[in-house]
Amino acid sequence: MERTLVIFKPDSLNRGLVGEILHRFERKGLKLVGLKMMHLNDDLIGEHYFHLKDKPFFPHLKRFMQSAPSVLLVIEGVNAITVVRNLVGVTKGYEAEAGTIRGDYSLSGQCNVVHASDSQVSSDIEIARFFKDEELFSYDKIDLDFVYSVDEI
Ligand code: IDP
Ligand code: MG
Repeated sequence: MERTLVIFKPDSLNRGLVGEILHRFERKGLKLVGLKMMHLNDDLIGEHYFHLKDKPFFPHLKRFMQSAPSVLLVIEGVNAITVVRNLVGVTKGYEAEAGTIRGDYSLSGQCNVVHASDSQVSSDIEIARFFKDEELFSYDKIDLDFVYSVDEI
């Protein structure tokens, strides 16, 4: 099983999309193992978007990400990192395929509703960045035998 970090960005909260998007992850069969609300501070934004710090749009991105709280989730499943990235769609909402979260709910290259970890290395770092061990939950989800075949888990 893999774990991946998802952030519902401030546009999700302002547009009242949190429940609807969370529903998509749940309906897929993915397991929720962490969930909380946070206002991201300068340090967290600086770390999380370090790869973009020299981009001209970085100040706008930072202002956007601090314009309201975010909702943070850790989601678990077989191949969860790839599965969640595929559900989310490509970065820019105006390019994302219909049927993906960004394709269905975003028109923007910046306000693109959700973040999802892009690899095993980044999911490990990102989960540790935002969640303490005691904020993550291990439990038996009762639909497991119907979400996966026996040889998949
Ligand atoms: P990702 O979120 O699909 O992994 P990244 O390239 O890691 O894409 O960029 C992180 C976030 O930075 C994007 O989700 C988006 O909010 C913002 N961003 C990326 N490229 C642009 C841009 O060209 N203009 C404005 N914001 C951008
Ligand atoms: Mg990224």
